[in-house]
Amino acid sequence: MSRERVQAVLEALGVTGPGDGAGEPLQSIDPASGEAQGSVRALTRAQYDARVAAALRRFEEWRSRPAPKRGEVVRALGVLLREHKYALADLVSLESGKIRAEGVGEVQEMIDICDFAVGLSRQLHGLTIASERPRHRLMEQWHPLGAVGIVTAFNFPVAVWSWNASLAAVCGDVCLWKPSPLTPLCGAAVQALCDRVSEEHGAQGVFTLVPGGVEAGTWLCDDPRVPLVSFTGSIATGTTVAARVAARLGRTILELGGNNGVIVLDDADPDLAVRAITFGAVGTAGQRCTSTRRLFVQRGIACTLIDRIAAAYRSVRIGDPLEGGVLMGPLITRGAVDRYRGALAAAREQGGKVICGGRILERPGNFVEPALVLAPRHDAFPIAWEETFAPILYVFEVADLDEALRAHNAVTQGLSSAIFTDSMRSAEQFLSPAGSDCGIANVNAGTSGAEIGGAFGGEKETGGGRESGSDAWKAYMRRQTSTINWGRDLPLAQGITFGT
Ligand code: UN1
Repeated sequence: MSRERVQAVLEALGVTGPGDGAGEPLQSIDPASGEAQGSVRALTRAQYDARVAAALRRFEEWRSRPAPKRGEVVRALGVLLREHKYALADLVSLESGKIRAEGVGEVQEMIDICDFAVGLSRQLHGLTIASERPRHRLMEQWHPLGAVGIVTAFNFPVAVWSWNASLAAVCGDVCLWKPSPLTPLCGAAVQALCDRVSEEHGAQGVFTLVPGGVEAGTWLCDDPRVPLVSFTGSIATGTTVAARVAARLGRTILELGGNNGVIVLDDADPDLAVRAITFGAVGTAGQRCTSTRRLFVQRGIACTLIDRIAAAYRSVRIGDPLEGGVLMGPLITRGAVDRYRGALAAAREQGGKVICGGRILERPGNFVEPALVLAPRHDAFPIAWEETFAPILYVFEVADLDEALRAHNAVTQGLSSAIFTDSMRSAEQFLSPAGSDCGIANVNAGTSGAEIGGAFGGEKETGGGRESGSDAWKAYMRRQTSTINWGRDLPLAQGITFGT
């Protein structure tokens, strides 16, 4: 069943067969049934080398193609994504297990970032700076870097690639993409669309797929031909990536784990808070890096809010991600189910009380219930300091905003955060330098579901990288500072006189 559904979608997307890799097959397993639904062959080292060489040959030309012309290629990709939006979204659901609305949202995110990158292709700009010397111009310009390695995770199997690749492409770079081995078909499908666009625009080699497992990731990390590696995934793997790339003084963009908290104060609008928290904690079955994992609720509103969240949790339909009305699909693997079970066991042992959900469903596939856990004091509850990629929400009662902020900022991760309050003072305190320490801080909006227009990323062990909007494009370029002397003298900076 899984195989037929996937085949039909792959055909619509123009993917024929498992690709021309000569390495091990990367199996795609339907998380909703446990059945194999297709595969993509990994590359051998020799094939990898040949693809990097071909990409670098394209770079020789691509870096000098005017950026707005490069933007045209990304625009064409955006058009093709619009045409294939629903087929690609279905594939995302079938492979990652996220529900249809979220699969469609993910492809929409790709379309949006393509639009953004097309505009950016006419806005890559440097500064002109006042020079201290007469008849001198001091300026900076931004040049393409070269080949960018993009390593992505299963939970956003296509959008995170597009944040990186669409920007890198207009910046004049070429992209080497290693998708998660858990979602190899999504990688193949997007590559098929890229190949069509590249063919039409003489841009073959700008977008290159590197299907493979850990080994292929290591090749990218260690490859001096790849000046930048953008990695999205766990803190543990990200630490290895950072060290390997740094060992050759390469650059990284790291989007690692989050442990995102929501603070709800007594004066909050409970309707907004309940909806945002439920979407944040249950959406994508708790498998977003921005998923809400910790809730700090002020005493006066705690009972009402917790009751209402529990009621919302009970109404969540769990099932086949493509079935209408379903709000939560499966976890990605059996391993993820084991980690869910383990975290809940640890939570109980540490004094937590599971007040809603917490069961593993007895049916094929990796289905679990979203769990709501009443926790004791934050510093006495170490399980909440870890990111478990599953729909578990730990709830802490707090006396006031100061207590909430202390606990909120105590963890090692720093991606996304939110406060629900109608108090201007509390909201501003949350956004102040003494407030949330995360890369994303929202007021009366949840932790997940960021727009592409802002820079996306986080602090501390989240890795410090920024992708997507704002000026994140600068990470994909090299800055060059230039001084131009248009006079007939040679004045030295700092007023130095040298010799005669
Ligand atoms: C991720 O989970 O890796 O903000 C990315 C969000 C999405 C992206 C999440 N736009 O939730």
